[in-house]
Amino acid sequence: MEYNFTDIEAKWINYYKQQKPFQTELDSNRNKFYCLEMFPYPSGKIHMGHVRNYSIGDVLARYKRFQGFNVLHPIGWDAFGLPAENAAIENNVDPGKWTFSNIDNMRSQLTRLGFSYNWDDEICTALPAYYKWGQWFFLKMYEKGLVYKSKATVNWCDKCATVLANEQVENGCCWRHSDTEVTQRTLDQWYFRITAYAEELLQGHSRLKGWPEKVLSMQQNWIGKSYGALVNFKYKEENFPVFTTRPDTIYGVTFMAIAFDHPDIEKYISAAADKKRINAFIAQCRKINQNEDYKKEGIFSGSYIKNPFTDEEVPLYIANFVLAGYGTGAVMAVPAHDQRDFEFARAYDLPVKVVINPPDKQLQAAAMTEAYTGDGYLVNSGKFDNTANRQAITAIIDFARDRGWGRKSINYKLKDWLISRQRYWGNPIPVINCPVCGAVPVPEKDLPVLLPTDVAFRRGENPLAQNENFKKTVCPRCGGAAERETETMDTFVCSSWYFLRYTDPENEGAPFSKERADRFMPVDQYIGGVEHACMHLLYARFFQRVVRDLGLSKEDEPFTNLLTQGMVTKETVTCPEHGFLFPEETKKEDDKLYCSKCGRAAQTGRVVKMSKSKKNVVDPDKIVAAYGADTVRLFSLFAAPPEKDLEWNEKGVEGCQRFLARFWRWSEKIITLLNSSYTGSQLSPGADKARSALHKTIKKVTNDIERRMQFNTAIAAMMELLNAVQDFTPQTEADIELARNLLRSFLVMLNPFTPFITAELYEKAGFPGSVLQQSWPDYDEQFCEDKTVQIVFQVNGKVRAKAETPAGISREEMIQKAREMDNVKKWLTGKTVVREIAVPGKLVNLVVKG
Ligand code: ANZ
Ligand code: ZN
Ligand code: ZN
Repeated sequence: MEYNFTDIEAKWINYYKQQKPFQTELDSNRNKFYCLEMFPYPSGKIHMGHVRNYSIGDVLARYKRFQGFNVLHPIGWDAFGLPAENAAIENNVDPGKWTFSNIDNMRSQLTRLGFSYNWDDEICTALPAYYKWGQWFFLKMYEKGLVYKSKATVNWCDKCATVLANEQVENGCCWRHSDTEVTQRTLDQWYFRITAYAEELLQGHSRLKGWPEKVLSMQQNWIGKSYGALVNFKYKEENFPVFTTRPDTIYGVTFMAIAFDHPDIEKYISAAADKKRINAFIAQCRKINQNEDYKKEGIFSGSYIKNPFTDEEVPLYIANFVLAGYGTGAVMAVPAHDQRDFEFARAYDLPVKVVINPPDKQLQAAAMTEAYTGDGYLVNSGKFDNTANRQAITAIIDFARDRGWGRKSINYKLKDWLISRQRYWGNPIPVINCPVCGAVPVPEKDLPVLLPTDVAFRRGENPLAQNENFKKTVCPRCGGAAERETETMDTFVCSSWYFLRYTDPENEGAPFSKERADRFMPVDQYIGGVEHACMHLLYARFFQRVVRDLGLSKEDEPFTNLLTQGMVTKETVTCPEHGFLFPEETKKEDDKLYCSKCGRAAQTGRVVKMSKSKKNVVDPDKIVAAYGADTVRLFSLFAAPPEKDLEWNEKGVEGCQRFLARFWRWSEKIITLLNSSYTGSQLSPGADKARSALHKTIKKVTNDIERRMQFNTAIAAMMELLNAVQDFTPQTEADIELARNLLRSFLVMLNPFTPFITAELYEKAGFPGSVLQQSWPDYDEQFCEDKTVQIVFQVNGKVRAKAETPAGISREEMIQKAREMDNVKKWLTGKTVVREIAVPGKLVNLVVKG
């Protein structure tokens, strides 16, 4: 029978539906393994990135099941978010309907691929059963002072018509709209106090041995811990505090700088001669975004600030490079030793004063073309002259402390997490605004605050704010008329604790029980894209700690091991006139590609991430229909190690399909033989070789999966195994026993990669139970050792012969063997051997002369 993947796969998908073989036993005594892939946003269709991500996770989950673990391998939907609402505005469809129908479609796509999820425990963040608990967390965090409301200058995207978190601003533009500049607005917003955990989040890194170094360093930079000092300069009689990492440069301050949106800015500009110009400058600052590369500009405020160390008065500038939210929102500027200050000083003709000289020379301020930021010895610094600058840091801090001018201080770049979004399709913030009592949290018994369904969508408006039915309510505290908060939470809140909900997805009385969370947390292996390094992964680590402090879990860290998979890429095809081309827009002649619109030669060769705009996407549905899910899974695991980019190419896919067809034919052959009868209790020599190939492969596949999830090399080993046993013909009773073991082990080993074909062949072979109930095959070390090794014989470094020799052969024996080889002898005649080089188990090189 031919390998008919369409029928086979349909049959086993149905089997999964009926038998539900991937249920997790919740109270098992076996060791647990929590395997988690980042849950998808239900955009409508899965893409190849999903296929890859979920195939990687599925191999591990199935492998761990075979290893006897009690595996939790859940799936769900990160279902709130803007695209649904934009669809509502553009196509007049209800965001809920849009989302849930997308989910239905994507669920059937994932089912078609045979992933070993327990679909009964699927979760969806847009359902009240889930988002109720997100509101509950908001209330608990509010009680603990981890939620607060504050007026602040925030990032605003016009296209999204909402506020963005700092993490959502990329190069000054919206992370969703790379063509839309983010502007600044001052709004009253809700925040999560993630900064309360800044130090703990940073310290936690030392325990995350199973995370990529790159992700940890991105988080470290994001948290941005700096050691320094807080020094009080003076504005008239008042303190004017600044944070500096370089107190050793304090005698070199020649001006001060303050953020345009500093809360006290009015005070400092009160003495200015030309307020109009200053206000114009401030207005201009509001437009730019500090994440971007912009020109450093400023304006004199009209005020002077006194340096307590020198009693000198220096001008205070309003400068666009000073961030209101960092340190104290003001800076002591030292142009001689800070590049930014240097450029500013040159641009505004401000003095440059050298206070640190490098060990080998004396700097002249006038001759400097850039700041000197290295180490050295202090000059022009009063009693600190000649001190090494590193020592001066501590000495100057102590000096300031003793005089009450300042103290040691630590600063973090991490800011509190702004969670308010002026959008409909999200989790409503459970707060009621009462004209008498102010912001009052919704009582727990009234949760969830349901999203209304009678809403109108218009571009640039918050639908909840327009909905009187939703807004109008009574104050839980005084009973008077009040209004609901009309903002919803950032969807990253929903994805910050979903992995905990998975441990107890049906709980109606709590977000999850502590017993269940403690049973399954932490996630043993988390798999997803590196783009989540700073947002999702940091937020989730924060939430896990909040959950711990609420007494709901004993774990500090949510994810023990993290794998960030590479991108799926594909070659692009471009026409000089028509740009990127779909395959359908090309024609092939004599193996060359042409644009079918204009007939010009098309260019290929550039391999980039699959994207609609580059017209190089492959539709999983089509590819699965053409080749079968097993082949698609196999290719996406075989073509590259998981953390590297995967280049999609049809030839490789065809190769994987040929392997499976060959595997099918071979298995059928073995299955037929299993039913014939033989005699003899000894293995025949051919069987001996097959046994050794099997054991070596089991060992390699096991190690490749265990150590670094090197699925590509594991698959390559199984392909070699098929070659090695291709011609194995059992001849004795013992051979047949081996053949049975070989086939069964092969099927189990291959099942995590290609679940359908292996299930079918297992059943055809008449083995007991189902393949899913088997254990991972063992290997016996004694069969893994090579009995023979191949030796290469060289004369003057050129390979002249090869031979199989016993594995333990000595140097002397190797050399003797070399001299006996006909083709070696030929090159030795008439020459003298001047040196004999032998590498045991590998090669002999005879160096000759004459
Ligand atoms: C004087 C100085 C001299 C500084 C020098 C640096 C070099 P990190 O390391 O990133 O924490 N700074 C302080 N608050 C700021 C704000 N709100 N906006 C912009 N810059 C600010 O940076 C700390 C340094 O950044 C501080 O040390 C301060 O400049 C500046 F040779 O003080 B420094
Ligand atoms: Zn946007
Ligand atoms: Zn009230």
